[in-house]
Amino acid sequence: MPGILERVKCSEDLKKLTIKEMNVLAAEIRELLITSVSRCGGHLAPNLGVVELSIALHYVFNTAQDRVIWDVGHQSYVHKILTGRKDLMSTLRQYGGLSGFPKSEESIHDAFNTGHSSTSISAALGMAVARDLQEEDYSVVAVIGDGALTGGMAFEALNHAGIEGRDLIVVLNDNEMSISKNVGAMSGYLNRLRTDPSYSRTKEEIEHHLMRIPGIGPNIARAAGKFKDLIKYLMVPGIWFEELGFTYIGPVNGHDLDELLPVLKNARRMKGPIFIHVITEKGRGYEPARQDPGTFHGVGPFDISTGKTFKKAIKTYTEIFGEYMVERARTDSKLVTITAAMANGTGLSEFACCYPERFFDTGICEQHAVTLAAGMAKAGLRPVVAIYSTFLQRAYDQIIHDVALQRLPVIFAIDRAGLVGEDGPTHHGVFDLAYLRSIPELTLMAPSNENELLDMLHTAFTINGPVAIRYPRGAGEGVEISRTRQLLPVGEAHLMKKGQDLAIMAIGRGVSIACQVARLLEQKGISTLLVDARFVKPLDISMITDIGAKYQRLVTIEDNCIKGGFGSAVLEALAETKQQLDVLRIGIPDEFIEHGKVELLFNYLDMDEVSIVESIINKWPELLSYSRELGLLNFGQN
Ligand SMILES: Cc1ncc(C[n+]2csc(CCOP(=O)(O)OP(=O)(O)O)c2C)c(N)n1
Repeated sequence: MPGILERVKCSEDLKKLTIKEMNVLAAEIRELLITSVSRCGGHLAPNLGVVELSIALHYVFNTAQDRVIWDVGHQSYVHKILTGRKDLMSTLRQYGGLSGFPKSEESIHDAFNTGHSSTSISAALGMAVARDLQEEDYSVVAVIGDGALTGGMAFEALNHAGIEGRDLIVVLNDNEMSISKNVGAMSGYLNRLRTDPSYSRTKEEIEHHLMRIPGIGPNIARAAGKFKDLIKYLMVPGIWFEELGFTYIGPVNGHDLDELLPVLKNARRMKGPIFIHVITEKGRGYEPARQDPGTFHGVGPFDISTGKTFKKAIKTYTEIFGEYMVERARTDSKLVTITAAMANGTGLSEFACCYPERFFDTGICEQHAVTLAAGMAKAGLRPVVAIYSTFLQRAYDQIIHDVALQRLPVIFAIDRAGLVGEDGPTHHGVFDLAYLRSIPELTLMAPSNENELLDMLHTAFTINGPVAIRYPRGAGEGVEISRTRQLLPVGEAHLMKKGQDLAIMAIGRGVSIACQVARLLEQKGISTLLVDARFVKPLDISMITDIGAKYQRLVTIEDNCIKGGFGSAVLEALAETKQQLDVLRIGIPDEFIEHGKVELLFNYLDMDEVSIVESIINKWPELLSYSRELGLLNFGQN
C-alpha cells in the first residue's frame, strides 16, 4: 500500500490529512530520514526531533508565501521532504545533489540560507520589516534551537525584535541539547520553564490562586503595583521573553500535533512578536540516536541495524590535537582549553573529562570564546581556543582587538580548515589564511602532516604572542608519529626536495598534493624543487628570495582562497624583493564552493595532482622539452 508521504507534495496536501494520518506520515518521514542519512551521512538526530514540528509548521503556514527560517538549517531535512524534495533525499549532501542546509537556489520554500548558528531571528526581523514597509502580507517564523539561542546574535535580535513590535514568530526548538548537552544560564532558565510547575502555571491559574488567599485575594487589583511585579517575576512563565516584548507561549509538547497545531494557528493570528517554547526530543524514533544524540547530531554513513559508524583507519588531525592537549596539561598547569559548543568536534572531549576545571564550553559563542581567552591570557593563563575555521570568522574583531593588539599568548587551534566536503559553502574553511595573515603580531602556520601539527603545537607554546595553527578535517597523512617533539624555527620553510626546472612552495594539505605533482612531473623528466612553507606569517622571505634568484617558474599550492591567501603572500614578497619569476597560484578560486566529497571538489576545481600537472604544462609547455636523464637529476633530500 502506498504510504501517506507519497500523497504529500505541498502544504495543501497536508491540510487534507487527519491528525492520525499525520502521525503515520511522521513515522514514514522518520524512516526516510534514517535510510537517507545512513547512506549519505548528515544531521540525523536534529531532524528526527523536529518531524512533528515541521509537519505542524507546514500545516499552518504556506512556505510558498510565508517565510520560515531554520536556524543553522541542519534540521531542515523534514522541511525539504515536505516541499517536493523527498525523491532527492538519496542525493543528500552529495556533489550536485540536495544541500544539507536550506538553500534558496534549491527551492522557493527555503526562505533564507543558513549554516552558521543564531542568525534566524535577525533575518526574520529583517523580512518582517521589509514586509511591513512594502505593505505585504505574510507570516515570518524563525525556528531556533536552544543551542543556537546561546549565540549572542540571537539575543541581539530578540532585543531588537521586542522593541520593533512587528508580527514575528520565534519558535524555540528546545531539546536541551546543542551538539553536546547545552550549557549556560539561559539553558538553566529554559530547563526551569520546562520542569518547574510554578513556572508553567498559566496567568489565569495564578490569578485564581491569588483570589483564594484570604485577605488580599479580593483586593488583588488594589494590591497590584510592586507586589504584582514581584509575583510576575516569581510565577508567570517565560517572563524573561515577555519583558523583552514577546508574548511567551509554552512549554508545548513538540511531538503532540493536538497541542502544536492550535498553538501555531493562534500564533499566526496574534499581533506582535510571539515566542513559542516547544519541547522536543533529539533523535526521537531511532534508539541509537535517542541514546546518543551527540554522535548522531552529525554522522557519517552508518549501519541502521546496529547504529555503528564505519571507523576510519587513520587518526584525524582533530584526534592528534586532542591527545596532545591532554598530554601537555599534565605538566603545564597554566594550560586551559576553550570550545564554542564543539568539544567533540574539536577533539577536546577527553580533555574535558580529564581536566574539567580547565575546560570551558562557552556555548555557540565564538566571539565571547576569543575574548574570554584574551582575558585569561592577560591574567597569566595559556589558553588554547579550538574553533572551526569557518566559525572563527565570527570572531574576527576579537582576534584583532582583544588578542593581537595586546600581543596576548592565545593559541588558536583552527580545525576544519580548507574544503570540508559535504557540509558545503557555509562550512568550507577556505578564508582563514587570507583573513588572518593581515593581522600584525600573529604567527600563522599550517602543518603538512601529523608530526608537523604536533611540532607546531609544541612550538606555539614557546611564542610569546598570538599563534594560529590551521589544519584540515579528517584523517591525517598516516605518517608514523615520532616520540620526540621538535621546536620549529619560527618563519622558516622546510626544503623537502631539490630540483632544477621549477619550484613548488606549498602549505598545509597543499604539501601532500605538491608531492604527488612533483612525482608526476619527475615521470615526465621535469625536476622540481619542493618546499613545505609551514609558516604563512612570518613568511620565509630568504627562501622566497633564493627561489626568485635561481628559478624562473614557481607554483604555490594551498587549500585556501587564492585571493589574499598564501600564494598572494608569496607574490607580495616577490614584488617587494623585486623578483621577476613567473608564478602559478593553485588554490580555491574566487567563488563559493558547493558541497560534495573533498576529492571530487579538488577535481572539479582542477586542484588534484593530475590537473595541476596539466596546468603547469599548459603554462610552461617548454618544460616538456627539458626531458633529462632521471639519473642526472639532483634528488637530494634535505
Ligand atoms: C557559528 C556556529 N558555530 C558552531 C556551529 C556548529 N553547530 C551546528 S549545530 C550546533 C548545535 C545546535 O544546537 P541547537 O540549536 O539546539 O539545535 P539541535 O541540533 O539541538 O536541534 C552547533 C554548535 C554552527 N553551525 N555555527
